[in-house]
Amino acid sequence: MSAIAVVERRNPSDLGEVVSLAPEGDADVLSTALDAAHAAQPGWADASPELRSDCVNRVADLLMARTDEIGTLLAREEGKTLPEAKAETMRAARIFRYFGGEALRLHGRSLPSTRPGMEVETRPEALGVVGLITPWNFPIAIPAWKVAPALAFGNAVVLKPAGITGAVASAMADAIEEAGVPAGVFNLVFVPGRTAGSMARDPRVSAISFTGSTGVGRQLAGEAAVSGKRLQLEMGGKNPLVIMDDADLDRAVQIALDGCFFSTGQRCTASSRLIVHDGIHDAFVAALARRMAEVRVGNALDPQAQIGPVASEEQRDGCEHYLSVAVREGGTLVQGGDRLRLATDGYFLSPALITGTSREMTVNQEEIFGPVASVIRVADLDEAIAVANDSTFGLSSGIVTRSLANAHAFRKRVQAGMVMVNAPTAGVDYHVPFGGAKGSSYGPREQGFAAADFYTRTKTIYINP
Ligand code: UN1
Repeated sequence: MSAIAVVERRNPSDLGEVVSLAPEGDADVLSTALDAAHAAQPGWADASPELRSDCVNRVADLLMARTDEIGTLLAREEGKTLPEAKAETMRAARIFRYFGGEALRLHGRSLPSTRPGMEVETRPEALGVVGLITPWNFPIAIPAWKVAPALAFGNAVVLKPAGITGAVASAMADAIEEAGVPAGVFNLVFVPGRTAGSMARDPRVSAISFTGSTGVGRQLAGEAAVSGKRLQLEMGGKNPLVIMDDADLDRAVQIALDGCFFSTGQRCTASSRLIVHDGIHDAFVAALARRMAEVRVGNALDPQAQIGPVASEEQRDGCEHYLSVAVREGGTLVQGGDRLRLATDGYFLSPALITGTSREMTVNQEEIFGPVASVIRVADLDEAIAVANDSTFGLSSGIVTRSLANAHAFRKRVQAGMVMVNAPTAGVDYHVPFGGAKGSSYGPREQGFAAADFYTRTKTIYINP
């Protein structure tokens, strides 16, 4: 047996506390999981949809009953505030519940053939073994929205979660096991990213779904294409929020505050480019900076905290790097960006706002993934949309306006997979498709009724009675 390394995870709100020790396995560990999945999958696909539905629903019930416990673990391990962490756990439970229903609703079509007397039908079938690779920022919701449809539709799963949020992934795996999902159908593996990446060329795997960085996504894409696997990638965002001069100021500020900084800005859907009409620019910046200064950054378990720490030293260093680059390129840091010394030692950063930026600046082109937002001043809606579209990303987008005409024009012309009108760019429903345009996504949409497009394959059957 090969030696297993261990990844130690410290609480990002309190570095003195070790939250979890995740094992780090090797290629043998992954291979054992793939064998188990491969062996168990046909039986799972042949089981009745009701049996799969019951199992997936039981996962939902168990997660719902454990919202406090898992939410607290999530807050300690990832660093989002306790209410955010509990809400994420609840969201994961509801996702399982939704797909418990979807297991029963999967259906094909029956059509007359173009040839007289013949009939044609289509049937969705399970793919086989799916390899899932998930990030740390939503350590239970993202695994849930990949695992739940995969299981509901008869696939077996090998899930490789982010190592730094391994305890939360294990809590979800416990619920899946306790729910009665047969051995081998769901497998949780702790292996390095490059080892997990080998699933993209492994003949036992039919499909890969990945959420994470653009660089890793591109690498997986190359390998999966060569080996002919179905692929779904959710990568970065550089999401624009347009504030028009007709917007209600308080509402615009609240939407920006939420979209840019809640969950510490560590959401691929976070607003990071505030594109502000000249007519409201100065009032908006002043009001937002004032609200940001009042926001309470704190220990994720502190009931007073509105924003937790960033997740790691690497994230903090990344934010600070982008702040200095922004200033070097001509931006002005008008609020935040400071390391905060609190009662516990953690990666606390005050939310940062940079003004006077232009669309081509690094801070407006690269994903930062932290509590940092920049402001670009524009003269009108046409310029706002042109700036919004000046990005290699296209995940989410938003506009704050009281004009239906502005909202319609933006909805039509913005290059993004998701458009929010008078709502934060982040924070999505689980029963509708999720995904982006351009470099943000690749492959079929995730979540809701779209999930079946990825997790099933259509068979067309011709019948000559
Ligand atoms: C949300 O905005 O509710 O990694 C979810 C992310 C996204 C999920 C965002 N895949 O941030």
